[in-house]
Amino acid sequence: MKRSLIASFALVTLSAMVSLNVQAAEDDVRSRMIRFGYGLNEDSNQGRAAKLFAEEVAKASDGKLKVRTFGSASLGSDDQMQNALIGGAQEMMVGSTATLVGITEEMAVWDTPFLFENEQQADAVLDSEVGRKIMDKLEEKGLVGLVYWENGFRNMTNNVRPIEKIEDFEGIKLRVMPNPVFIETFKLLGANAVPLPFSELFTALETKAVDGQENPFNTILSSKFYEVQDYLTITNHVYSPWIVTASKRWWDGLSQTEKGILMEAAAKARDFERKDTRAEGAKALAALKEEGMKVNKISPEVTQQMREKAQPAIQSVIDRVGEDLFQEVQAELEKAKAAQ
Ligand code: TK8
Repeated sequence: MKRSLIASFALVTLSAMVSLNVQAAEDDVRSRMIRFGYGLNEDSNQGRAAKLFAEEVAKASDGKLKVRTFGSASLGSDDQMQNALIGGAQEMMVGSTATLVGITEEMAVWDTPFLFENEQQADAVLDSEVGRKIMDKLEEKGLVGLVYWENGFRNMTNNVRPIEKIEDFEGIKLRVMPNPVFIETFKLLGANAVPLPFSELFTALETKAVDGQENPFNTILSSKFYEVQDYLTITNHVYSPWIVTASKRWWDGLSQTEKGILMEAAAKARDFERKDTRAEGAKALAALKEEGMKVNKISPEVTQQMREKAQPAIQSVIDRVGEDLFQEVQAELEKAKAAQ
Protein backbone atom coordinates (compact mmCIF):
# COMPACT_ATOMS: atom_id res chain seq x y z
CA MET A 1 0.00 0.00 0.00
CA LYS A 2 2.66 2.42 1.14
CA ARG A 3 4.96 1.41 -1.67
CA SER A 4 2.30 1.87 -4.31
CA LEU A 5 1.48 5.29 -2.88
CA ILE A 6 5.10 6.34 -3.16
CA ALA A 7 5.22 4.88 -6.65
CA SER A 8 2.16 6.76 -7.76
CA PHE A 9 3.49 9.94 -6.20
CA ALA A 10 6.71 9.46 -8.10
CA LEU A 11 4.77 8.83 -11.25
CA VAL A 12 2.68 11.95 -10.81
CA THR A 13 5.76 14.02 -10.10
CA LEU A 14 7.59 12.55 -13.03
CA SER A 15 4.77 13.10 -15.45
CA ALA A 16 4.36 16.64 -14.18
CA MET A 17 8.03 17.24 -14.82
CA VAL A 18 7.86 15.71 -18.26
CA SER A 19 4.86 17.76 -19.25
CA LEU A 20 6.56 20.86 -17.88
CA ASN A 21 9.58 20.16 -20.03
CA VAL A 22 7.49 19.48 -23.08
CA GLN A 23 5.65 22.71 -22.36
CA ALA A 24 8.91 24.63 -22.11
CA ALA A 25 10.21 23.14 -25.36
CA GLU A 26 6.93 23.89 -27.10
CA ASP A 27 6.91 27.40 -25.76
CA ASP A 28 10.35 27.91 -27.15
CA VAL A 29 9.62 27.67 -30.86
CA ARG A 30 6.32 26.37 -32.11
CA SER A 31 5.16 25.58 -35.60
CA ARG A 32 3.61 28.79 -36.85
CA MET A 33 2.44 30.32 -40.09
CA ILE A 34 3.18 34.03 -40.34
CA ARG A 35 1.45 36.09 -43.01
CA PHE A 36 3.75 38.96 -44.00
CA GLY A 37 2.17 41.50 -46.33
CA TYR A 38 3.60 44.39 -48.32
CA GLY A 39 2.51 46.82 -51.02
CA LEU A 40 5.11 46.69 -53.78
CA ASN A 41 5.63 43.75 -56.10
CA GLU A 42 8.01 40.83 -55.54
CA ASP A 43 10.57 42.30 -57.89
CA SER A 44 11.24 45.38 -55.76
CA ASN A 45 13.56 46.28 -52.90
CA GLN A 46 10.61 45.63 -50.57
CA GLY A 47 9.92 42.23 -52.10
CA ARG A 48 13.55 41.12 -52.03
CA ALA A 49 13.94 42.07 -48.37
CA ALA A 50 10.66 40.37 -47.43
CA LYS A 51 11.96 37.19 -49.08
CA LEU A 52 15.24 37.41 -47.21
CA PHE A 53 13.32 37.94 -43.96
CA ALA A 54 11.31 34.76 -44.60
CA GLU A 55 14.48 32.79 -45.35
CA GLU A 56 16.27 34.04 -42.25
CA VAL A 57 13.31 33.18 -40.03
CA ALA A 58 13.10 29.67 -41.51
CA LYS A 59 16.83 29.14 -41.01
CA ALA A 60 16.86 30.32 -37.41
CA SER A 61 13.78 28.29 -36.43
CA ASP A 62 14.57 25.04 -38.24
CA GLY A 63 11.65 25.68 -40.50
CA LYS A 64 9.13 25.89 -37.65
CA LEU A 65 8.30 29.54 -38.18
CA LYS A 66 7.03 29.79 -41.74
CA VAL A 67 6.79 33.29 -43.13
CA ARG A 68 4.49 33.49 -46.13
CA THR A 69 5.04 36.72 -48.00
CA PHE A 70 2.22 38.47 -49.85
CA GLY A 71 3.30 41.28 -52.18
CA SER A 72 1.42 43.73 -54.43
CA ALA A 73 -1.00 44.61 -51.65
CA SER A 74 -2.66 41.22 -52.13
CA LEU A 75 -3.63 41.27 -48.45
CA GLY A 76 -4.81 44.87 -48.78
CA SER A 77 -3.45 48.42 -48.77
CA ASP A 78 -1.07 49.54 -46.01
CA ASP A 79 -4.09 50.86 -44.09
CA GLN A 80 -6.10 47.69 -44.41
CA MET A 81 -3.17 45.53 -43.37
CA GLN A 82 -2.49 47.71 -40.33
CA ASN A 83 -6.07 47.18 -39.22
CA ALA A 84 -5.79 43.44 -39.83
CA LEU A 85 -2.70 43.39 -37.62
CA ILE A 86 -4.44 45.34 -34.89
CA GLY A 87 -7.40 42.94 -35.02
CA GLY A 88 -5.11 39.89 -35.07
CA ALA A 89 -6.25 38.69 -38.51
CA GLN A 90 -2.75 39.07 -39.98
CA GLU A 91 0.60 38.63 -38.26
CA MET A 92 3.12 40.95 -39.93
CA MET A 93 3.71 43.56 -42.63
CA VAL A 94 6.07 46.20 -43.92
CA GLY A 95 4.82 49.57 -45.12
CA SER A 96 5.38 53.30 -44.96
CA THR A 97 5.54 55.00 -41.57
CA ALA A 98 3.50 57.75 -43.27
CA THR A 99 0.44 55.52 -43.48
CA LEU A 100 0.58 54.98 -39.68
CA VAL A 101 0.05 58.62 -38.73
CA GLY A 102 -3.71 58.10 -38.40
CA ILE A 103 -2.95 55.48 -35.74
CA THR A 104 0.11 56.95 -34.02
CA GLU A 105 0.54 60.68 -34.56
CA GLU A 106 4.19 60.68 -33.50
CA MET A 107 5.05 58.88 -36.74
CA ALA A 108 4.43 62.23 -38.48
CA VAL A 109 7.86 63.39 -37.41
CA TRP A 110 9.35 61.33 -40.28
CA ASP A 111 7.18 63.25 -42.75
CA THR A 112 8.87 66.57 -41.96
CA PRO A 113 9.85 67.94 -45.38
CA PHE A 114 13.63 68.00 -45.97
CA LEU A 115 14.35 66.50 -42.52
CA PHE A 116 17.35 64.41 -43.61
CA GLU A 117 20.01 65.38 -46.13
CA ASN A 118 21.33 61.89 -46.72
CA GLU A 119 20.73 58.24 -45.86
CA GLN A 120 23.39 58.13 -43.15
CA GLN A 121 21.54 60.78 -41.16
CA ALA A 122 18.31 58.83 -41.58
CA ASP A 123 19.92 55.58 -40.39
CA ALA A 124 21.45 57.27 -37.36
CA VAL A 125 18.22 58.92 -36.22
CA LEU A 126 15.83 56.07 -37.07
CA ASP A 127 18.01 53.50 -35.31
CA SER A 128 18.58 55.71 -32.25
CA GLU A 129 16.72 55.71 -28.96
CA VAL A 130 14.26 58.34 -30.14
CA GLY A 131 13.56 56.28 -33.26
CA ARG A 132 12.78 53.31 -31.03
CA LYS A 133 10.68 55.47 -28.70
CA ILE A 134 8.47 56.56 -31.61
CA MET A 135 8.19 52.97 -32.78
CA ASP A 136 7.18 51.82 -29.30
CA LYS A 137 4.24 54.26 -29.30
CA LEU A 138 2.56 51.81 -31.67
CA GLU A 139 2.07 49.32 -28.83
CA GLU A 140 -0.73 51.34 -27.27
CA LYS A 141 -2.56 50.91 -30.56
CA GLY A 142 -2.10 47.17 -30.94
CA LEU A 143 1.01 47.11 -33.14
CA VAL A 144 4.62 46.18 -32.43
CA GLY A 145 7.32 47.97 -34.41
CA LEU A 146 10.41 45.85 -35.12
CA VAL A 147 12.77 47.88 -37.33
CA TYR A 148 12.80 50.63 -39.92
CA TRP A 149 13.66 49.77 -43.50
CA GLU A 150 14.37 52.30 -46.25
CA ASN A 151 11.75 53.47 -48.71
CA GLY A 152 13.98 56.39 -49.65
CA PHE A 153 14.12 59.99 -50.81
CA ARG A 154 10.99 60.88 -52.72
CA ASN A 155 10.89 62.47 -56.16
CA MET A 156 8.12 63.84 -58.32
CA THR A 157 6.66 62.37 -61.49
CA ASN A 158 3.83 63.81 -63.54
CA ASN A 159 2.35 64.14 -66.98
CA VAL A 160 1.79 67.89 -67.14
CA ARG A 161 5.26 69.49 -67.14
CA PRO A 162 8.73 69.17 -65.63
CA ILE A 163 8.88 70.94 -62.28
CA GLU A 164 11.49 73.65 -62.80
CA LYS A 165 10.12 76.49 -60.71
CA ILE A 166 7.80 76.65 -57.77
CA GLU A 167 4.88 77.78 -59.96
CA ASP A 168 5.11 74.50 -61.87
CA PHE A 169 3.39 72.68 -59.00
CA GLU A 170 0.32 74.82 -59.59
CA GLY A 171 -2.80 72.84 -60.26
CA ILE A 172 -1.10 69.46 -60.74
CA LYS A 173 -3.40 66.73 -59.50
CA LEU A 174 -0.93 64.90 -57.36
CA ARG A 175 -1.53 61.63 -55.60
CA VAL A 176 -0.10 61.72 -52.08
CA MET A 177 -0.06 59.10 -49.35
CA PRO A 178 -3.11 59.20 -47.10
CA ASN A 179 -1.31 61.35 -44.54
CA PRO A 180 -2.06 64.87 -43.25
CA VAL A 181 1.51 66.18 -43.56
CA PHE A 182 1.85 65.14 -47.19
CA ILE A 183 -1.53 66.59 -48.05
CA GLU A 184 -0.64 69.90 -46.41
CA THR A 185 2.88 70.09 -47.85
CA PHE A 186 1.72 69.67 -51.42
CA LYS A 187 -1.20 72.03 -50.99
CA LEU A 188 1.26 74.64 -49.73
CA LEU A 189 3.37 74.04 -52.83
CA GLY A 190 0.33 74.74 -54.98
CA ALA A 191 -0.50 71.22 -56.13
CA ASN A 192 -3.93 69.69 -55.94
CA ALA A 193 -3.11 66.94 -53.42
CA VAL A 194 -5.24 63.81 -53.69
CA PRO A 195 -4.73 61.16 -50.98
CA LEU A 196 -4.93 57.63 -52.35
CA PRO A 197 -3.66 54.23 -51.19
CA PHE A 198 -0.61 53.02 -53.09
CA SER A 199 -2.51 49.97 -54.32
CA GLU A 200 -4.78 52.26 -56.39
CA LEU A 201 -2.02 54.45 -57.74
CA PHE A 202 -1.05 52.81 -61.02
CA THR A 203 -4.66 52.72 -62.21
CA ALA A 204 -5.23 56.30 -61.08
CA LEU A 205 -2.24 57.41 -63.18
CA GLU A 206 -3.23 55.25 -66.12
CA THR A 207 -6.80 56.51 -66.20
CA LYS A 208 -5.57 60.08 -65.62
CA ALA A 209 -7.60 60.39 -62.44
CA VAL A 210 -4.39 62.03 -61.18
CA ASP A 211 -1.53 63.70 -63.08
CA GLY A 212 1.35 62.68 -60.91
CA GLN A 213 2.75 61.14 -57.77
CA GLU A 214 5.95 61.14 -55.71
CA ASN A 215 8.08 58.16 -54.70
CA PRO A 216 11.71 57.04 -54.68
CA PHE A 217 13.38 56.02 -58.00
CA ASN A 218 13.26 52.32 -57.08
CA THR A 219 9.50 52.34 -56.68
CA ILE A 220 8.91 54.41 -59.81
CA LEU A 221 10.80 51.70 -61.67
CA SER A 222 9.55 48.55 -59.93
CA SER A 223 5.93 49.74 -60.10
CA LYS A 224 6.35 50.65 -63.78
CA PHE A 225 5.10 54.21 -63.29
CA TYR A 226 7.33 55.20 -66.26
CA GLU A 227 4.72 53.51 -68.47
CA VAL A 228 2.18 56.14 -67.47
CA GLN A 229 4.33 59.15 -66.49
CA ASP A 230 6.41 61.45 -68.71
CA TYR A 231 8.35 63.72 -66.36
CA LEU A 232 10.56 62.88 -63.43
CA THR A 233 11.82 65.75 -61.33
CA ILE A 234 14.49 65.06 -58.73
CA THR A 235 13.35 66.92 -55.63
CA ASN A 236 14.39 64.67 -52.69
CA HIS A 237 11.72 66.54 -50.75
CA VAL A 238 11.46 63.99 -47.97
CA TYR A 239 13.06 60.76 -46.82
CA SER A 240 10.48 58.10 -46.30
CA PRO A 241 11.06 55.10 -44.01
CA TRP A 242 9.32 51.77 -44.10
CA ILE A 243 8.59 50.01 -40.86
CA VAL A 244 8.21 46.30 -40.13
CA THR A 245 5.31 45.74 -37.76
CA ALA A 246 3.61 42.81 -36.06
CA SER A 247 0.17 42.32 -34.58
CA LYS A 248 0.54 42.93 -30.84
CA ARG A 249 -2.26 40.51 -30.09
CA TRP A 250 -0.28 37.80 -31.83
CA TRP A 251 3.19 38.95 -30.74
CA ASP A 252 2.25 38.81 -27.05
CA GLY A 253 1.62 35.09 -27.42
CA LEU A 254 5.11 34.36 -28.75
CA SER A 255 7.97 33.00 -26.63
CA GLN A 256 11.07 35.12 -26.03
CA THR A 257 12.99 32.84 -28.40
CA GLU A 258 10.45 33.34 -31.17
CA LYS A 259 10.45 37.10 -30.68
CA GLY A 260 14.24 37.07 -30.78
CA ILE A 261 14.31 35.11 -34.04
CA LEU A 262 11.89 37.53 -35.69
CA MET A 263 13.68 40.63 -34.42
CA GLU A 264 17.04 39.38 -35.58
CA ALA A 265 15.78 38.39 -39.00
CA ALA A 266 14.01 41.75 -39.43
CA ALA A 267 17.27 43.55 -38.59
CA LYS A 268 19.26 41.38 -41.01
CA ALA A 269 16.70 42.08 -43.70
CA ARG A 270 16.96 45.81 -42.87
CA ASP A 271 20.72 45.83 -43.38
CA PHE A 272 20.32 43.96 -46.65
CA GLU A 273 17.42 46.16 -47.76
CA ARG A 274 19.19 49.45 -47.13
CA LYS A 275 22.22 48.32 -49.12
CA ASP A 276 20.08 46.91 -51.90
CA THR A 277 17.95 50.08 -52.10
CA ARG A 278 21.00 52.33 -52.33
CA ALA A 279 22.74 50.18 -54.91
CA GLU A 280 19.59 49.92 -57.01
CA GLY A 281 18.63 53.59 -56.67
CA ALA A 282 21.29 54.94 -59.01
CA LYS A 283 20.65 52.17 -61.53
CA ALA A 284 16.93 52.83 -61.32
CA LEU A 285 17.40 56.45 -62.36
CA ALA A 286 19.42 55.38 -65.42
CA ALA A 287 16.77 52.78 -66.27
CA LEU A 288 13.99 55.37 -66.01
CA LYS A 289 15.84 57.60 -68.48
CA GLU A 290 16.21 54.65 -70.80
CA GLU A 291 12.50 54.01 -70.52
CA GLY A 292 12.01 57.50 -71.91
CA MET A 293 11.21 59.57 -68.85
CA LYS A 294 12.31 63.17 -69.16
CA VAL A 295 14.41 63.82 -66.09
CA ASN A 296 15.38 67.12 -64.54
CA LYS A 297 16.78 68.11 -61.17
CA ILE A 298 15.37 70.98 -59.21
CA SER A 299 17.85 73.84 -58.57
CA PRO A 300 19.10 74.68 -55.07
CA GLU A 301 17.20 78.00 -55.30
CA VAL A 302 13.89 76.28 -55.98
CA THR A 303 14.64 73.72 -53.27
CA GLN A 304 15.04 76.64 -50.89
CA GLN A 305 11.69 78.07 -52.03
CA MET A 306 10.09 74.66 -51.48
CA ARG A 307 11.45 74.61 -47.94
CA GLU A 308 10.04 78.05 -47.27
CA LYS A 309 6.63 77.25 -48.73
CA ALA A 310 6.47 74.03 -46.72
CA GLN A 311 7.34 75.75 -43.43
CA PRO A 312 3.74 75.73 -42.09
CA ALA A 313 3.66 71.94 -42.62
CA ILE A 314 6.66 71.63 -40.34
CA GLN A 315 4.77 73.61 -37.70
CA SER A 316 1.86 71.17 -38.02
CA VAL A 317 4.25 68.26 -37.51
CA ILE A 318 5.43 69.94 -34.31
CA ASP A 319 1.83 70.49 -33.16
CA ARG A 320 1.06 66.86 -33.88
CA VAL A 321 4.07 65.17 -32.29
CA GLY A 322 4.81 67.71 -29.57
CA GLU A 323 7.68 70.18 -29.29
CA ASP A 324 9.71 67.89 -26.98
CA LEU A 325 9.71 64.90 -29.28
CA PHE A 326 10.43 67.08 -32.30
CA GLN A 327 13.42 68.58 -30.48
CA GLU A 328 14.66 65.13 -29.46
CA VAL A 329 14.71 64.15 -33.10
CA GLN A 330 16.50 67.39 -34.00
CA ALA A 331 19.11 66.78 -31.29
CA GLU A 332 19.77 63.26 -32.57
CA LEU A 333 20.02 64.66 -36.08
CA GLU A 334 22.56 67.27 -34.97
CA LYS A 335 24.65 64.47 -33.46
CA ALA A 336 24.47 62.55 -36.71
CA LYS A 337 25.48 65.63 -38.71
CA ALA A 338 28.42 66.29 -36.42
CA ALA A 339 29.59 62.70 -36.87
CA GLN A 340 29.59 62.99 -40.67
C1 TK8 B 1 3.83 50.65 -50.38
C2 TK8 B 1 3.77 52.13 -49.98
C3 TK8 B 1 4.77 52.94 -50.77
C4 TK8 B 1 4.71 54.41 -50.42
C5 TK8 B 1 3.50 55.08 -51.08
O1 TK8 B 1 2.78 49.98 -49.79
O2 TK8 B 1 2.38 54.80 -50.67
O3 TK8 B 1 3.70 55.91 -51.97
O4 TK8 B 1 5.86 55.07 -50.85
O5 TK8 B 1 6.06 52.46 -50.51
O6 TK8 B 1 4.03 52.22 -48.59
